[in-house]
Amino acid sequence: MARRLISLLFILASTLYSMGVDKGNFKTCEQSSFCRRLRGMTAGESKYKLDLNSLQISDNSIEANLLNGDVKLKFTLTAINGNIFRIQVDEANPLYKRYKPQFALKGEPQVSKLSLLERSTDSVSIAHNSDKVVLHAEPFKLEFYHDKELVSVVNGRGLFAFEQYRKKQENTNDEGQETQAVDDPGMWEENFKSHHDSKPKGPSAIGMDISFPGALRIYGLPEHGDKLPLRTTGPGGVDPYRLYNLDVFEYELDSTMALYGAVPVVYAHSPKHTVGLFWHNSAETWVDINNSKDGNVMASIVNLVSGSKTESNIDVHFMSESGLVDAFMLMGPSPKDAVKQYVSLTGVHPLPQYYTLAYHQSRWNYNDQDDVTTVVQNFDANDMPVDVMWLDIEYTNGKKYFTWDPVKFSHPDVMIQNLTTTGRKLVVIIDPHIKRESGYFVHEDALANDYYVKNKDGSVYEGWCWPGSSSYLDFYKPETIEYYKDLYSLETFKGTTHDVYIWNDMNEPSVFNGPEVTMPKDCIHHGGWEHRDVHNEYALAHVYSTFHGLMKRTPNKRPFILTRGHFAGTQRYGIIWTGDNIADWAHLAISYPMCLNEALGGISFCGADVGGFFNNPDVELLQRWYQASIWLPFFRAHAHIDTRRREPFLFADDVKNRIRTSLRLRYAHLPYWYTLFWQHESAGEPVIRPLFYAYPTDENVLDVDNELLVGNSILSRVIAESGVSTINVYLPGGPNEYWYDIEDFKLYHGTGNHNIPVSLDKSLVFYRGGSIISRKDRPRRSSPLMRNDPYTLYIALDSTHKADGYLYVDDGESFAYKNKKYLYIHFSFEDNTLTSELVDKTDYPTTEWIERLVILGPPKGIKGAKLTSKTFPSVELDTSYSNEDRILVVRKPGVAVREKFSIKLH
Ligand code: NBV
Repeated sequence: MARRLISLLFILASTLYSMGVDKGNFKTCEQSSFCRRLRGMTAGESKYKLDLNSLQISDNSIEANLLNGDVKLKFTLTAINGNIFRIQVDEANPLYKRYKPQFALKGEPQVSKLSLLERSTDSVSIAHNSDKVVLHAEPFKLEFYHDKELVSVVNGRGLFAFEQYRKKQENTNDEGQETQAVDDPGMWEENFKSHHDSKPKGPSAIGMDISFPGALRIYGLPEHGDKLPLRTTGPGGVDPYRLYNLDVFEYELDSTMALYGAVPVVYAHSPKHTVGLFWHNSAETWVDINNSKDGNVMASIVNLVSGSKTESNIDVHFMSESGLVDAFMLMGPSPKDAVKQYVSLTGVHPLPQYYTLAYHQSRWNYNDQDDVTTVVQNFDANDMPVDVMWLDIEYTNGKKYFTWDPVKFSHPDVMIQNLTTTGRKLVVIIDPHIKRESGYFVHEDALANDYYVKNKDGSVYEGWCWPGSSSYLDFYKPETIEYYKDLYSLETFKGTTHDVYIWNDMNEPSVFNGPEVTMPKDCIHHGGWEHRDVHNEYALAHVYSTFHGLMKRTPNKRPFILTRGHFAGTQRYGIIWTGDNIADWAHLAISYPMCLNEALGGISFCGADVGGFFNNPDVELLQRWYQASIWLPFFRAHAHIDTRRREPFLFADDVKNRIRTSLRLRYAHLPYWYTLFWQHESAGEPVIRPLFYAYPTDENVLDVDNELLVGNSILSRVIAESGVSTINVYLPGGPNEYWYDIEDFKLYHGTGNHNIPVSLDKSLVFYRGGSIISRKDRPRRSSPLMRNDPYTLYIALDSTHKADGYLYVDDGESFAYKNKKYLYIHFSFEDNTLTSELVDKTDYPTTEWIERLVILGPPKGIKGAKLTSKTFPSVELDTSYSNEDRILVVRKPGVAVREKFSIKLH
C-alpha cells in the first residue's frame, strides 16, 4: 500500500514538474483575503492618529499611543546607529502576543541619539545626524528628511492598517487564516479557533504605505523571477510582489509571483538620493509598487507633499498577514550607504572557504559512487578544473537523510577519499522533511522527543514529500536544534568526513500535498506560534541549525551550506541559488538581475544552475551560460534527473575548449573573488553590484540589468541572445572612465554605448581603468592545487595613468584570520611605479610571489623596469609590449607578496 502511494506520488510529482508553472496552484492577491482586504482600502481611509498627549521622548526614541476609535496601539520611533530609523507598532493591550522574527537580525540594533527639534499641538520634529523626522498627529503621517529634502513619507496615503486579534469582523466571512489555495468561506469559523485555546483570534493583518518623493526607480524584494527595477503593480494590473517562500516549479519570468525566498527590503533611488525600507516581518507579505513614471492613476504625488510638487514619486504598500509593524528606514543617502545600513541590521556573509568560489559540478543525480569518481577523472583527463562534486537526494537510503543507499553508495568513505586526495570536496543534500518510517532513527527520535511541527490539535503534522509520508522538524524548538546539530556529527552521519558540506533544499518548506505546496498556516511551532507567523523564516531557522551543526562537527573550518528557501539574514549562515530554472535564454538572462536583487538584499553569494535545471540546453546556450556564470559568486552546474548528461567534457572539442576557457578564467580570478568576500565581511558592500549602485548619478544605468559589476573593477555583460554577431554594451562613468576588454585588451571610453562584435569565443568582460587585479593564471585541476602559485597583476590604467587594488590572502579555510593570520595588501600604480604595502599589521606565512605584471593602456616608450625590495635591493626586469601595444608585460619580478616592494618602469 505504502509503495503504491509512493509511486503514485512520484507520478503526480513528475507530471507536475513537466507541465510548467501551474498558476492555479498559487494564490493571487484577490484570492488571499488579507491582501484583498488591505489592497482594497482607499487612500486616506486609515483614520489613525497619534495621541501627542501620551508622547514620551527619551534619548533614543519617541513613543506615543496611536489611536483609531477604540483601537489603541503603541507607536515607537527609534534612532538606530548609522542613519537608520526604526518604526514599531504593537498593540497597547494585546490579547495575544504577536510574532517578531527571531533569526533575521544579527543582534539587537544599536540605538543612537535623537534630539527634539520642535513640538506643536499637531506635530513633533526630531533630528538624528543630518536626518529629520516630522511626526504628524492627525492624520498620522511621518515625513523623513535628509539634509532638508523630503525623501520618504510613511502613511502619506493613509493605508496604515493594524487588525487586532479580537472578534470576528462583521463584513468578513473568509478570514486571513487561510489554508487553501483559494479561500474556502466555510473555513472561517474553523480557522478562527485558536490552536492553544478555544478563543476566537480574528484577523491580524498589518499594512503600511511608504512613499519616496523624487525616486525614479525602486529595487529589491528578492526573490522574484523579474527584472532588477521593480515594476508598477496595481489593482486590475499586475499582482503585488508576493513574499511567501514557495516551491514553484518551472517558474515564470517577468513575474511578481512568490518564489523560494523572501527578503523584504526595497531601495528607492534617484541620482540625488537613495532610501531603503526593511520590513521586518516573516508572515506572508504582498507589496504593491507604484512608480509615477508608469502613469498609474494611483500616483499620489499631489496628496502627498502639500505645496511642494515633486516630478517623480514611488509609492510602496507592504501588507503582511500577521506579526508586528517593525520597519527600518535606511536613510542612505547613496545606494552604498543604504545597503550598508541594511547589512548593519541583518549581517554579512562570513568569509567562505576558498574552494567554495571555485567550480561546482552537480546533477540530480550521480548514479553511484563510481560515477562520482569517474566524472572527476574525466575533468582531469580533459584539463578542466573542478573543486566540488554534489550529491542529490538519490544518494540516501530511501530518502532518509543522514543515511546512504547501501548499494549505490556502499563505500562513501572511499568515494570521498578519491575526491579529497586531489583536493576536491563533496556536498550532499539534506532536506528538512523526515520520512515517517518506523526504525528510521531520526523519525523515532523526533517522535519520542517531540521535535516535530504540530497540527493545530496538537498531533504531529504529516505531509507528503520525496520520502512519501513525512513530518517536519520544528527548528523553533531549542531542543530540536541541539538534536539536529548532532545529526551532522561524523559519528551519526556515518561515511562523511570533515570535507563534506551541506545543501539544504525543499525548506520553504515544500509539502507536495499542502496548500500552495507548503505547510498549512495553522500548523504550530514551538512557543505556540502558527506557521503563518514564521513561514518565511522557516528555511532560515533550518540553515541556522545546519550551520551550528557544521560548526560543532568541524569547529576549525568555515561551514558551507547552500539553501533554497531564504529570508533576511540568511547570508550569515548560508548561500543561495535561484532554484529550478529552465534551460532557455530567458532564464540565462534573468540570472543576473535575480542575483543582483539578492545582493542588494544582503545575499551576495548567489548563483543559478548553469545550463538550466529543466530541459536540455543546446551547445550555444550552454557555452554562453558558462561564460556568463563565471561572474556570479556561486558557480555550479546542475540538472534535473530527466535531462541528458552534460558535464563539460562530454562535448565536441570546440565546445570543450570554450568551456575550459571559461572555467580557467574563473579560476584565474579566484584571488579577486576571495578578496571581495573578505572586503564584504569587513565593510558590508555587496560582492556583485548593479550599475546604479556604483554609478548612482547616471540616469542611463537605472534599468541596466544585463550587466553587473564584480566588486568595482570588473564589468560583465551577459550574452543571452542566440546567434548574435554584435552586442551593444553600456560602459558607465563618462568619457574619463576607461574600460578594457579583458580578452583583447582593447580600450573603450566615451559616451557609454559601444557596439562590440562577438563570436562564440568572445564574451563581454571589462576591467575598469584604475584597477589592479591579482590573478593566478597557471591552469590547475582544482583550487587547492593553486595555493602556492604565483600571481600576475593586471594593472588597468585610468585616464590619469593611475591604478590601485587589493589582495587578501589567508589559509582559505580556518578561522585563524580572525586572529590576524592574513595579509591584506594594497597595490598602487602612480608615476610609472607600482608599490605594495600591507594595509593591516598582520601576517600570513605564504610563499606566493609575483610572476608577472600586465599593464593595460601602458605608457609608451618603456624599455625596462627596476624592482626594489628588502630581498631584492635593485633588480632589472625585462619588459615588452604586445597585443598591438595594448599591454606592457613586466617579466618575473619574483618578489614575495608578503614583502613590501616597488617596481619602477623606465
Ligand atoms: O532534490 C531534487 C531537486 C534538486 O535537484 C533541485 O535542485 C531542487 O531545487 N529538488 C529541487 C527537488 C524537486 C525538483 C523537481
